Amino acid sequence: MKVLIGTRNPHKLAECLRILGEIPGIEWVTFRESPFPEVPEEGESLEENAAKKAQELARLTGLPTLAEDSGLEVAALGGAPGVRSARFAGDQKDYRANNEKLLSLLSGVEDRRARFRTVAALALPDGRLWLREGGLEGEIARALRGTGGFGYDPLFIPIGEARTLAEMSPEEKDAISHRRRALERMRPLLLALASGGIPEEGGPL
Ligand code: ITT
Repeated sequence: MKVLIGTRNPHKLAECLRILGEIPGIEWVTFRESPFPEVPEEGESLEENAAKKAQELARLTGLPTLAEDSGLEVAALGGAPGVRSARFAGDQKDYRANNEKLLSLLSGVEDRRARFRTVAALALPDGRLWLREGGLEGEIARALRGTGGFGYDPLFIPIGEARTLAEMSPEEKDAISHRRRALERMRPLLLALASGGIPEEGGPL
């Protein structure tokens, strides 16, 4: 069965493909084989945006679609940038500008606590929907460090770590990431989908 991975972000796509790996009975389709338009992210929550991306792309392509919306929530900023993480410093989705804005807002701020959150959504062309989430707690570094990963990784130090996510290998990031946790919670549903026995929608996030 073909399942579309509904992201146009190449870094996210690479992480999703690495984390999901081979699932018996599923052939992953990406925007490279099946180009699709950007779905506007206008929702007020990661849940809303993930659901909208998955449902619109499933309807458009006729394929079961796995999409996700992720965000960085910083305690001292009341949970910002959150659902606006991609466009924190403007519509051009510029990682460096986003990181610089975050560093300047936190300049002189002692409370550096933050977390990444991913909400994964699986939608069928008939509109049925399943959501699962994963999080990673940590803190915001005082300067950019490392060249791995993407987005806010050079500023995010997971709890219990000295390094930022960008200083870790891809495998080290994958082992603990918010994306990993959300997709692992999605895996049983994907296995069930492939074997024709997916449960009714709903269930815990
Ligand atoms: P799609 O909507 O096509 O999936 P996007 O980049 O717009 O791609 P999001 O709306 O989920 O995806 O944007 C989330 C932003 O949060 C992303 O652009 C990064 O800046 C950041 N982000 C998400 N996951 C991250 C991660 O694992 N590490 C660092 N930053 C991340």
